[in-house]
Amino acid sequence: MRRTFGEVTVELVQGDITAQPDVDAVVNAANAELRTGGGVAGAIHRAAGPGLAEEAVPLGPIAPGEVVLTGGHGLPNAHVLHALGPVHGRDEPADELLASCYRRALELADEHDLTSVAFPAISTGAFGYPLRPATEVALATIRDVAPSLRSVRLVRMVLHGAGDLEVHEDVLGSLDEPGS
Ligand code: AR6
Repeated sequence: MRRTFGEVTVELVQGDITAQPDVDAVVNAANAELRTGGGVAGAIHRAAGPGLAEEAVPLGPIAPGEVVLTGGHGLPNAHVLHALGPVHGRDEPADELLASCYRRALELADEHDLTSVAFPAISTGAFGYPLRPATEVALATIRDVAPSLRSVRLVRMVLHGAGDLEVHEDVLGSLDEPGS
């Protein structure tokens, strides 16, 4: 499913964040230390190889809502945007911290003249953020940031499971136009 906000297309797919060779940057659902981990962080660090941690770890620790950019190393993408989502029930205000992950990742991509970015559903795995509210924050933030982007033209959400994709399709379909 796709929806366009101004000049920015938001696309929803089911798949693996490490298998998106046609985008400039993939977003990592990182830990504060920017090391490998489970879920997305494990998959990204495995696919990228040890050079990714060598570059990323000295940039940490980062705080919830923060994002840093590195090279893609062994990934098919030029860059990785490492975003630390809020831990549900601990990091507050959770919705603002989660929104900051999406906003800062898109701003950083734009500052580096990137045209396409793929996100996983940040915080919805090990960090325990309930899927539907997380999806609402993610997609509303992408919509709201879209008009200010000069370079980014494709934002892809890569959902691991069919159920996650369905929730994203439902939320994207019912999202109001920007500013309405
Ligand atoms: N591609 C796309 N989505 C995936 C993939 C994949 N390869 N693997 C898992 N998901 P998580 P978080 C989905 O736990 O909640 C790590 O250990 C998954 O089903 O990766 O932000 C780090 O080291 C879920 O919907 O990220 C941190 O400590 C979503 O991606 C911590 O987990 C996010 O799940 C971060 O937790």
